Amino acid sequence: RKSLKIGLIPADGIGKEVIPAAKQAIIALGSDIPKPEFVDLIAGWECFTRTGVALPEETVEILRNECDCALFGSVSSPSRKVTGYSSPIVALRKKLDLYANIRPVVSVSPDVNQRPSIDLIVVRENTECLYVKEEILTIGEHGKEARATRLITERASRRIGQMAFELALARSRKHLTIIHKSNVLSVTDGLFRETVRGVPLLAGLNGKYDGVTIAEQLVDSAVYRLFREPEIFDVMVAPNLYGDIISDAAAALVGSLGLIPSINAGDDFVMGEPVHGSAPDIEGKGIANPLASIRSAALMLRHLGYSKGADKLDIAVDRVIREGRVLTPDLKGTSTTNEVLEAVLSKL
Ligand code: NAD
Ligand code: K
Ligand code: MN
Repeated sequence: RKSLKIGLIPADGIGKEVIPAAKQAIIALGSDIPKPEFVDLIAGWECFTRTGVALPEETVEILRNECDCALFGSVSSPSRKVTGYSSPIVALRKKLDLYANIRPVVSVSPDVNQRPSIDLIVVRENTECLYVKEEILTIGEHGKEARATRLITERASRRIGQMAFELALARSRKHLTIIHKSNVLSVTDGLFRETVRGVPLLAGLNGKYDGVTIAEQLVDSAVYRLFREPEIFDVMVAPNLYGDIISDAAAALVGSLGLIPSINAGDDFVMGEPVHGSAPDIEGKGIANPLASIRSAALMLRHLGYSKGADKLDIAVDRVIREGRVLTPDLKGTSTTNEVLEAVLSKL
């Protein structure tokens, strides 16, 4: 590749503050990566209120046909039902078949909150579970009744399972924990658990994952153990909703959601995205932590094979956190988004 075409979708709230910071960090990599070209794209709640659509077809088409990868910020989805609105990030993951949400949670030592050392990856299924969003409201004998469909397929469970085994195999501990609740949901979570467990037995793998140890943990006790002994986890694979919740919980243990990156990965496309949302409580104040987005850019670059550029970003971010002088208020600092970005750039 001579150039790298990156779609930028800051969307709403602090997404508009942290994605520009990630862009500057990518530009600062210079010749460590192919020359980046950025395409500004729109989506989100504000886009919906302005244009009537939350995810314009043009945004999807440009990502599909012109971009090598993308960075997404955050959307402000209302908690109430709004006719015609549907979360664009959930839709994008499905439309681009970005079936794996990979979320590394690592504590940088000395940890800002003096917590135990954490080095894990949450591998979240990204296309189904309750996020198929088939909800219906009916009136029953005793009032309103709401129902939702929770879809778990063998295909999606197998491919997320295989992704998780691959990630586990590449790590030093090679330990995979399957998260489920099949003691209660024996059909849906039962299928997820059985299918992931069956991945090493798939035809053609020839013992490829023999070195990976497999454990499983019910989702509630997984959260309990995560808070008590986070060091037992290496790679955690989970259906969509559990993966969402567990990664926010793990974020708290390393200090802030503003540190946790992710990629939405499919077989043909990758989109970096900070795990956090649009943070309306701090929006517009210029104090959002940009590190999750810069790390998301690093993850995206690494996924594309540009590990030199990715390493540089990660090392710069780690140094800024470790030094502890220039941090945003979520990490008990007093610096702004721009000051933290400048600190990262000065280390590159
Ligand atoms: P949130 O992640 O936006 O915020 C949770 C808390 O973490 C807030 O106190 C916020 O200030 C803090 N925080 C998050 N990111 C931060 C950062 N980079 N720097 C400093 N502090 C940070 O979650 P929420 O408040 O539950 O949701 C707000 C909105 O975001 C909702 O509309 C929700 O639908 C949306 N959301 C979007 C995504 C997404 O875009 N994928 C994910 C989660 C939530
Ligand atoms: K986000
Ligand atoms: Mn979430």
